[in-house]
Amino acid sequence: PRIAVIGLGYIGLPTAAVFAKQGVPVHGVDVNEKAVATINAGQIHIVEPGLADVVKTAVAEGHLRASTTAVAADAFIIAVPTPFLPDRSADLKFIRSAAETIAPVLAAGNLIILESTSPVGTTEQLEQWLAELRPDLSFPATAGDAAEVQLAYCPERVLPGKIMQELVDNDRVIGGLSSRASAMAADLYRLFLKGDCILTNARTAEMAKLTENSFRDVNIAFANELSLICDHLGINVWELIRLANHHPRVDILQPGPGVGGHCIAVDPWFIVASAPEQARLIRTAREVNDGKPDWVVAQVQQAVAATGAAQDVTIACLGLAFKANIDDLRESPALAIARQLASSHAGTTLVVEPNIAQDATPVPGAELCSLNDALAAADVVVLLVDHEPFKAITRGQLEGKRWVDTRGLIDG
Ligand code: SAJ
Repeated sequence: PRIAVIGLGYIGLPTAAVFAKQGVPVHGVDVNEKAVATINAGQIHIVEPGLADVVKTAVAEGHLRASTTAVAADAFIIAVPTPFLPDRSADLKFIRSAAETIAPVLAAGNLIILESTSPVGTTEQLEQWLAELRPDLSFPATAGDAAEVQLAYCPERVLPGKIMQELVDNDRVIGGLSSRASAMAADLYRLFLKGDCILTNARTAEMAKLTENSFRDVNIAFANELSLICDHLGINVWELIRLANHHPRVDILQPGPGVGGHCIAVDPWFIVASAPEQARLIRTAREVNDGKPDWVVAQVQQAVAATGAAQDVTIACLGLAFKANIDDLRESPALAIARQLASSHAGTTLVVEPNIAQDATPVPGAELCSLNDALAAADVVVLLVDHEPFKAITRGQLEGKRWVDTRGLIDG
């Protein structure tokens, strides 16, 4: 089959690459002219281990090429962003423009797969847009299995940093708008997939993706709420969780400075927006996790006040990334905390982030420095990310200092 992938970002490009690696002719489409030129030159515009080699080979062998306009294909895979609007419902404008991009080249026999994280009902909405743009073709809503154009929703669930491996190994949930659409999509993914294809309908598949990330968000919120309760009651939360997890049916996650990344902090809102009356726990979990950075800032301000020094207190923030051992600062609670401290603190603020270049600080008003320099200079140490190098910090190195440990590196 000829495959067209619409949207060549963190999901679209790796997906295009794994198909092309199997010798399948893949045409990538993106609005970003620079990205298109980069890919056609056999290079990549995003950071993901293992991706560069596969793209280079696929382009050199002629299996992968890209353009800003769509060409005819047998299957279209849509992997465009779904950001959220100010009211926290999903903004489907990129899916709408993907529909407009492929509509002119659609033909009987085509399969369209939506991979973007989407609220329930989006695949049906996509079908409606396409049916309006191409009234000459039949779609599953009216023609079911006999429709000329079939549609399915197949969420990606890969972990950034392990995308090339998880794309091939993870099981795949496939939700067709007809059973024929599910079968066609499964046949397509089997071209590279080692994991299983699990067939369902589109609405369930849409909800499955949102549910997986909400499950994690709610569980992290439970741990974060425990950390607030334990602080209030004078109990060490890390010891408490360790003890509770000895129970055979208890498995509590770790508290932290809040929840970052561009999935877990976003997807639960799509559920809340579509079922606001029912999604009470999911909404509260989001609020608990989003409230954690402010709580940490208040803890640091208390620690600064407790030093008794009227001025010139030095704060060192350890870690800026949204989780351990990566360089990704997007939606990072650690970064938000460091920025808030740097803008409100009268004394010096130092930041340490071993995974980013040491020449520019992403925190205005703060100085980026090495771990050792920060530890030597600090009066108050704020541990924000459990990066590997921070695990070696000892209580001895913190002697005479105050600290706020959001990850249990010292207190845990
Ligand atoms: N976190 C905690 N405590 C924990 C675990 C995580 O505070 O015990 C925090 C992390 O520090 C981070 C945030 O949660 O700030 C999210 O990190 P993560 O490792 O849980 O997840 P992501 O955002 O890197 O990737 C998730 C994954 N989803 C699930 O594990 C259910 C991944 O499989 C999805 O593909 C990805 O979202 C996505 O794209 O949706």
